[in-house]
Amino acid sequence: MDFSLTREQELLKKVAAQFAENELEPIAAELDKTHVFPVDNFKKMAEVGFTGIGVPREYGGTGGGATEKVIAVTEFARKCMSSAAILSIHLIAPQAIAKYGTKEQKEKYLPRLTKGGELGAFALTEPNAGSDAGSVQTTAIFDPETNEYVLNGGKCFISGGSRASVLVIFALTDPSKGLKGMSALIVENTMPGFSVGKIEEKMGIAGSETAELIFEDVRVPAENLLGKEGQGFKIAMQALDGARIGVGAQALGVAKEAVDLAVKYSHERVQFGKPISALQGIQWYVADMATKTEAAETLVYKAAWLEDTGKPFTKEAAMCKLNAAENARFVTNLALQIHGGYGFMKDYPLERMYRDAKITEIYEGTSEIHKVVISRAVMGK
Ligand code: COS
Repeated sequence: MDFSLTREQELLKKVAAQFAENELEPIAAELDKTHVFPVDNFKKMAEVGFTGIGVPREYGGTGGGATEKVIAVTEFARKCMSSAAILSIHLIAPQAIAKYGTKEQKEKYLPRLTKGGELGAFALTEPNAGSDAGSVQTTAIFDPETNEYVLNGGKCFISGGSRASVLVIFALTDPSKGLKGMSALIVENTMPGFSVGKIEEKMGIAGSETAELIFEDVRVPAENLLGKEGQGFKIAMQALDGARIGVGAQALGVAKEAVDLAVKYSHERVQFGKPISALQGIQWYVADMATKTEAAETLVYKAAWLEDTGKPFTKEAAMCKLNAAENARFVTNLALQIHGGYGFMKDYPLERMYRDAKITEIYEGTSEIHKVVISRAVMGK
C-alpha cells in the first residue's frame, strides 16, 4: 500500500498552497464581511488551471481526477473556505458535462468552463426537494415544433447560481414518472426567461454566493439535454457522489489549518508563567484534533482513489464527507477554545473558520442523508 503522492500531485499541492497563501488568504476576511463573489480571484484560478481539474486537456481542462481535486480544494480551504467551496462546486458542472456530454456539448461548453474562466453551477435543490431530491417540481416539457424543452419552475440555495453562465439543471421532462422522469439540461444564464431571485445571507462561506433561480418559459434546445431523458436523477446522484468528496476536502482543509493554528498559538500564549502548550489539557485536545484529522484525511483520499480507479465509491464518498464534516466542526471548535477570547474575535480567523466549517455538515447532502446512504450500503435497503 502506497500513501504517497506522485511528483505531479506534489507539485500541484505546492502550487495550490502558494495560490491559497498569496491570493486567497488576503481576501478571506473581506469576503466574509462583504458577501460578494470574488470575480477576479475566480479568473486567476482559471488562469492557473484549477477550474479545469478533472476535465480532459483536449477540452481545455487540466486533467487529473478526484485526487487532484482533493489536493487543490484542501489547500484552498486552509486559507479561505469561500474560495474552496467556489472551486469545489464549480467543478461539478464541467465534470458532469465531460462524463455525460456529447462531443458537441463538450466542445461548446468545456473550454468556457475551464480555461475560459466562466463559472458553472449545479442546480438540483428546490424548496420541496432538499434531502428528498427526487421531489423536484421544475418541468422541462419538450416542444416538438421547435425541438426545444420549455423550462418552468425554480431552484433555491444554488451555489454560484447568480454568477454562473453555464448551469446543469435538473427538471421533469415527464412529470408522470416522478424521479424517473427527471432529466439534466445544460442551461445558459443568457437564455430568455432565466433570472436570478434572492441572494441568501449566510452564516458562513459568504463569498460563495447562494441564489434562487427562476425559470419562466426558458427555451432550451433539445441538443442541450445531458445524457438521456429520464437519466437525470442518476446523473445527479453520481455527480453528488463526486461532489461529496470535494466537501470532504473542504472540511479536511479547514480542520488541518485549525490544528496548525491551535498548535502555534498554544506555543506562543503564556499563562501561569509558561506556554499553554505545556498544559496536559491542551496537549490532549491537540492529540485528539490531530488524530481525528488524519483519520479524516485517510477516508477522503481513499474515496478519491476509488473514484479515480473506477471502483464503486458511493458509500465511501458519504463516509468521508460525514466524518470530515463532523471533524471540521469538532476541530474548529476546539481550536477556537484554545485561543480563548482571541478565538472569538474577528482579528483571528478562528471564528470565521468555525462558522464556515458548519456548512460541510449540510450541503451536498446533510450528515443525516449520508447516514441513510451508508446504512443502505452496509445493511441493504
Ligand atoms: N449513483 C447512481 N444511482 C443512484 C445513486 C447513486 N449514488 N443513488 C441512487 N441511485 C439510483 C438508485 O439506484 C435508483 O435507481 P433504480 O430505481 O434504477 O434502482 C434511483 O436512483 C432512486 O434511488 P433511491 O430509491 O435510493 O432514491 P431516494 O428517493 O430514496 O433518494 C437519497 C436517495 C436520499 C440518497 C437521495 O435523494 C439524496 O442523495 N438526497 C440528498 C440530496 C442532496 O445531496 N442534496 C444536496 C443538493 S446539491 S447542494
